[in-house]
Amino acid sequence: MDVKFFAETLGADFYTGVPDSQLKALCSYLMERYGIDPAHHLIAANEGNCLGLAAGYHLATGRAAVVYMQNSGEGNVINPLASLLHKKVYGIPVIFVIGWRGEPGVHDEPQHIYQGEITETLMEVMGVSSAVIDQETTEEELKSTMKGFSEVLDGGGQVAFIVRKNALKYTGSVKYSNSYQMTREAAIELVVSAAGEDMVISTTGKASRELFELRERLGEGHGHDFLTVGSMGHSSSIALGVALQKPDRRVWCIDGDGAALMHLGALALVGSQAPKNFVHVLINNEAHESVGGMPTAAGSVDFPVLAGAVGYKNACSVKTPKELERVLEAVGEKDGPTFIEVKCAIGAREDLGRPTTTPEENKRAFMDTLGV
Ligand SMILES: Cc1ncc(C[n+]2csc(CCOP(=O)(O)OP(=O)(O)O)c2C)c(N)n1
Repeated sequence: MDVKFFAETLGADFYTGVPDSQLKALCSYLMERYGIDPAHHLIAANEGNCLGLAAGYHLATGRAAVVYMQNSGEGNVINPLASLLHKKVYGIPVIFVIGWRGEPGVHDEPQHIYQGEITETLMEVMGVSSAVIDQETTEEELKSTMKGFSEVLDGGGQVAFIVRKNALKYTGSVKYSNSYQMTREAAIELVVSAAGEDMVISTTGKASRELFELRERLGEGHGHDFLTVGSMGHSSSIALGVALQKPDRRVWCIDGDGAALMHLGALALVGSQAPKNFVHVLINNEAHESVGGMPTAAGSVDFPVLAGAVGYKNACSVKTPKELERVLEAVGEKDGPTFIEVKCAIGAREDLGRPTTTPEENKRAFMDTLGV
């Protein structure tokens, strides 16, 4: 179905979401139509924030916003759904558009399997009326579903379109870029070389895929790496958990700007605990590159100042491989926590693969390295 028809049938004029590759057609349509525009379209730090924005929008206009997200964001919306929007609380209408990763019967990565299985059930449990959209859904069917949904929305309820792979089409294409040159992959390679025998926790998306392939290429095995394949925004907390228990081992977190912003409070706990053995490398391409390249709010964030303000002992920003190498050489000379922002270009290798070992195997190898 043409995404323009889909959007017109929803009839909303405010969208907020966290991008998803499976919703690329909708994301591209919104970026081309509105860009980032406080009146019509905002990309939020996490899906829970989207519901806050949608609630504020409703309070100010009486209308229902559209919240778009990958189904992995369902976890982030449970609390505001149950304790803010639900009819037993304020009864605030919202139209969800949810990309269905890990749909049963469709091959997908391990982190999507269980979430895919419970996607519809979760909506049902949360009292959200839902309908599945796929390649066969006709315009008439969509209109009729929306008619039924309108009654739910008028009564202060929430509705969801659960979108199967390739269900929405958009002929335009949006190219995302920034002014930086270094690739994320080149930055990760330098970090891994500096990390040596240290432990590395990498963030959700292509950063972990690049780290995995780099280790394969170097023939180093994967026992020093923990790949945060799902659970976006939590890699720094995982790294903190390891660093606090193993004070004699240096622990590196390779984070993304979208992920760091998703749970920014995690940085404050790192700062307050101030583990000397903690190095936080933020790959900042100011974008959700792994799911298409839509912008994050990172372009307006001064990360070194932020990190210093919450208690990191050292914080800097680099944008060339030379600068990064220099900073990495000095890591061992100072006590952490250290924060290194690396400004990177938006993009990745076309032929980037996916981990060929299972999460369970990776966990085991990581724990074996720690002697656990
Ligand atoms: C809670 C949640 N929402 C959305 C996603 C989908 N997702 C996977 S990677 C990614 C983008 C990550 O962006 P960033 O941390 O900036 O890293 P980059 O891809 O730019 O390297 C998104 C939105 C997810 N995995 N989990």
